[in-house]
Amino acid sequence: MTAERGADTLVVIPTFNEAETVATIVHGVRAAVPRADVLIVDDNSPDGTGDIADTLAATDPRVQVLHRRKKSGLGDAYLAAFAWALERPYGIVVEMDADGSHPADRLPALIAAVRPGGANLSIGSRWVAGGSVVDWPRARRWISRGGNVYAQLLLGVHVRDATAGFRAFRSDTLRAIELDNVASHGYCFQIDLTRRVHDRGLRITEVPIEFRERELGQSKMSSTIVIEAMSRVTLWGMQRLWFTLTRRGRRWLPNAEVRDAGSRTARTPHEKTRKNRP
Ligand SMILES: Nc1nc2c(ncn2[C@@H]2O[C@H](COP(=O)(O)OP(=O)(O)O)[C@@H](O)[C@H]2O)c(=O)[nH]1
Ligand SMILES: [Mg+2]
Repeated sequence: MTAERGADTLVVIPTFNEAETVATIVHGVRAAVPRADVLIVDDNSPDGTGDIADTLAATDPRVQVLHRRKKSGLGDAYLAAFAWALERPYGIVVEMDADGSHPADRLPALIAAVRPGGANLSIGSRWVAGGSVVDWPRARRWISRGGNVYAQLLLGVHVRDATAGFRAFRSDTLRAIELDNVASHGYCFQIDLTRRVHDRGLRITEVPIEFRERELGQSKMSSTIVIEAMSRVTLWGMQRLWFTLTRRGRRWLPNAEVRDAGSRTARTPHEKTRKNRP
């Protein structure tokens, strides 16, 4: 069934070489949220994930596939999926990995959190009370925790798991955050979107999840992805600091005060009266 026949929610699953897991994940999503549509975004995986996705779509009208010509990163895959979703009448768009790390049974809670009256973005969080990580090597834990603390400090975003890839957006939130100029390719894409939602004063909530390390297939995490995230967060942090300092700095400059005072004087009743004289 497509959106035209009533699905309000689209669960997007990006894949690159996930032949061993994609079917299980899609079945898990269909069981957990039977009224949601699923969009698999495959970057021409050499292991045949795209063909498996096509078979799933052929047998289940709620499953659809977006094939892209080559691997160009998680961020680009999601941007293509968001553009696809926003051309259709979905009210909620969910992000979910294809490797079994994100628990499908938390989808109802994640989606409920962005229903009308709720938040604009809900994040399935490992690092809030009730959240946890199972079977993650110590190094990955530190990268995730350290990256999140660094992002919180530099960006002023009070979100414990800003890098998480299990999240639900309201469609109007995706429209509000100007996706056209998102340039992040790897996992800092998630931080970028979190920061954009936060900076527009929109509401973000975190839903605790148990995150499990994948048992099959291979992680696409690389040092390039970590470096991209670190350098972009540093740049955004410096931009933020610059904006804050220049705004405050302008207020402290004596010339600025004179100019401000002058413009205030010009708005006195006397001035108005004078201006209004024939
Ligand atoms: N379409 C697409 N999916 C990707 C790409 N890179 C990663 N993914 C998918 O994004 C999800 C998260 O990637 P994963 O390798 O599990 O990263 P990790 O969980 O950080 O180790 C998985 O479903 C991957 O198949 C990409 O370049 N294109
Ligand atoms: Mg993973």
